[in-house]
Amino acid sequence: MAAGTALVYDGEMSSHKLLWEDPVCDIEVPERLSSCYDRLQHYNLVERCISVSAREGTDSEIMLIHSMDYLETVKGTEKMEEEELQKVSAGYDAVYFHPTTYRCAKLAVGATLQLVDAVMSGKTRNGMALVRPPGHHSQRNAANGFCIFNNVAIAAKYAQRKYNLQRILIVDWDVHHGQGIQYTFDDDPSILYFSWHRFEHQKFWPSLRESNYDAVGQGKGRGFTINIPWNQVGLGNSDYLAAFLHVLLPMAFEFDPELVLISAGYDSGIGDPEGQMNATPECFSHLTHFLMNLAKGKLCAVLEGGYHLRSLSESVCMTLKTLLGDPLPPLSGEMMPCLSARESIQNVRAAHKPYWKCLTYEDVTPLQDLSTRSCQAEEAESTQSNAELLTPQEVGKGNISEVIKTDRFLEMHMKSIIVSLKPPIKTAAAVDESDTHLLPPAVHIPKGLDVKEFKTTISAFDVKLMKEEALSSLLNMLAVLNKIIKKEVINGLAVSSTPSLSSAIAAAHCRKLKVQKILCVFVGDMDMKIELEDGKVLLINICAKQSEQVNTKHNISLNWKEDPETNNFFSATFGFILPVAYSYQPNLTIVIVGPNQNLGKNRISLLISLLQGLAQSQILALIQDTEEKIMQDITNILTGGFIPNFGTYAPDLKENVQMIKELREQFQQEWKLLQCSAKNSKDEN
Ligand code: X5A
Ligand code: ZN
Repeated sequence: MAAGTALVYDGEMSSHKLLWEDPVCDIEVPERLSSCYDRLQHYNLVERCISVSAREGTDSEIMLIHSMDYLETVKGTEKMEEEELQKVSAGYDAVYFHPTTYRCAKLAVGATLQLVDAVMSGKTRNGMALVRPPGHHSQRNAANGFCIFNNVAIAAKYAQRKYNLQRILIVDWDVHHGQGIQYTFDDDPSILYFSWHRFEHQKFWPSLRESNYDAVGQGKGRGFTINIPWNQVGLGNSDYLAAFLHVLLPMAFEFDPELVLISAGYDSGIGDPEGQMNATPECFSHLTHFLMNLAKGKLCAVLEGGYHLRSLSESVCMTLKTLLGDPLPPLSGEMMPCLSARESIQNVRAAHKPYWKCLTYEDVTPLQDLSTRSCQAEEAESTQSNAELLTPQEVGKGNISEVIKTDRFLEMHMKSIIVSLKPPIKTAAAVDESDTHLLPPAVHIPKGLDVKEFKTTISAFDVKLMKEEALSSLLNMLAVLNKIIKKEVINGLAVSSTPSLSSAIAAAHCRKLKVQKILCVFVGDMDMKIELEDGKVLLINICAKQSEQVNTKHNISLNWKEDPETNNFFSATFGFILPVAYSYQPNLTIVIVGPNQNLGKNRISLLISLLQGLAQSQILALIQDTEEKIMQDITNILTGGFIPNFGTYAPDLKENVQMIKELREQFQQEWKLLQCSAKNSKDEN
C-alpha cells in the first residue's frame, strides 16, 4: 500500500518574472512560489514530505498537447531582449515572457510529470507540485492567462500513455475557467474535467460562452466536462462545499477515476484580487479530503493561480497537511449556500442529467439565472456581526487595504483553526484480547478505566445487570473515548456486545465532559437508547427496517432498501448524510455498526472516511461483536488507509433516491447544505 506525500519544488521557477509595466500581469510574481515554500517550512510540513526533484519536460512531452510551431515560438523567447519579449507577449491574452520563461515552463511541466510518476509508481500515495508558470489556460497554439505550457493537461495525457489509464479526473478549483484543459479533452470521455469559475454571466475573464454550465463536452465526450459558472463574487466555504456534494462528488464516484489531478489554483480563496471570493484556507483541506477517497488515494495537486500571497500560502499548507493525513480543522462560517450558487448548481445538475446515472431519479429542472441580490447582502442578513473578529465577508474584497485586512484576518484565523499538536498516536482501540492480532501495531490499546470514575456517567444505565465481561469492555471503550476527547489520539474503535447501550453511555460521557455537539450515525438495525432531549446529539439511523418513529431535526431515520445489484450508497452519502453533518458541525462523531447492516463494508468504510472531515476527525467507531469481519476495514480507514474500489457502478434504487429527496425537502430549512436548487428556499416561500 503506497504511503507518503510527495512535494515537488524547485526555486528556479521563481526566475520567471515581469520586466515591464503591465497591470494585468503584475500579480503573477515569483514570491507566489517562495511564500508557499516558506509557509510550508513554518508549519514543518516540508520535512514530512518525500522530496521529489523537478526536471525539464521534454519536447515530445510538451507536444502531447502543444504544436511544434508553438513550442518553437516559446523556445525562441530564450534569447530575446526585452523589447522583443514584449512584442511576443502582446500576441497573447494576459501573458508575459522573460528570458527564463522557457526554462521555467519546462520545469513546471517536468515537475508535474515527476509527481505523476511518484504517485503512479507507488513511491508515494499522493503529492503536490509547486510550479510557475501555471498551465490551465494555455492551448495547443497559444499561451494565455499567465500560462505557457498546460502542465495538468500534459500530465493527464502522459499518465494515460505511460500507465495505460482509462479514466482520469481533473478537478480545477482555480477561480478561472481552465479553457485550455477543456479544449484539449472536449471530446474525450476518458478525462472527466470539472471546473468552477467566476463567470458573472460571461462578464468575467476569459468571458467565454463555453464556460457556462451547458458546455458539457462534445461527441463521445458529452457529459465529461462539468462547468459551474459562479455568477456572483463573495462565494465561500458553504458554496464550494455544496458544489462538491451536489455536483462533483456523485459524478466523480460514478466515473471512478484511476487518478485524480487537481488544477490547484487558490485565487478562489479569500482575499484574492482576481477571484473576490471568500473561501478560507481550511476549505481546501475539505475539498482535498473528499478527493482523497477516489482512485485509491492517488492524487496529484498542481499549483495554478493564487495572487494574495498569504491566502495562497496558507491554503497550499492546508492542502498539503491534508494530503499528509492530518486531522481537518472544522470548516468555518455559516453552512448556507447562497441563492446564486444554488442556481448555478441546479443548472449544472439539469444540464448533466442526461449523462449521469446518479442524476437519473433526481428532479432537476433547468432555470434561468434569476438572482439579483448579492451574496454578501444575503449573508449579511443572516450572519451576526462580531466586533472582535472580522468575518470572511468583510475582508475578502481585494484592494490594497483589503489585502492587509485579509493578512490580519488570516493571522488570527489560522491560529484559531490549526489543530494544536497532532497526537503521536492516531488510533486507539478497545477490543477483546483475542482480537488484538487483527489490529496493526500502531494502534494503541489503552487500559480500561476504573469503574468508580464512571459511576456518575454509568449510574443512569442498567449496568448492574451486566456481566463482568460486558462491563469491562464498556470501561475499555470509555478509556478510548477519553483519549479522543483529551486529544491524545485522533480516533478510536471499540467492539461491544451491546453497541446501542455503549453508544448511549458514550454520548452521556461526552456530555459530561462538555462535548457540545455529538453526531451519532447508526448503521444496522438497533434500538436507540440515546438521550436526545437537549439537542446536543444529532442521530442519523441507517436501517433496513421501516421504523415507526417520526423524524425530527435531531433524529432522522433513513430506511435504506437493499438491492443486491446496487453496490452503492452515494445518493444518501452525498445527498443527505454529509450535507446534514456539515450543516450541524459536530465536535465528535460516533459511528455505530450493528447487525443486519445492509451497506456492506465498502460503503461503511467510505462513509467513515468522509465523516473524518468533521469534528476535527474525532471519531469513535463502535462495532457490534457479531460484526467483527468489518473491524479490519474500519481500522484500515481510521489509521489512514485508502478506500478500496467499489466495483461496477449501479445507480441507487429509485425508491431510495426518492426517500432521500423527500428527506432533503423536509429538512433543508434546518440543515441548509441540503439545498441544491434555487427553489424551496426562504426566498420563494
Ligand atoms: C492561472 C491564472 C489568471 C489570468 C487572469 C488574467 N490565470 N486576467 O490564474
Ligand atoms: Zn486563476
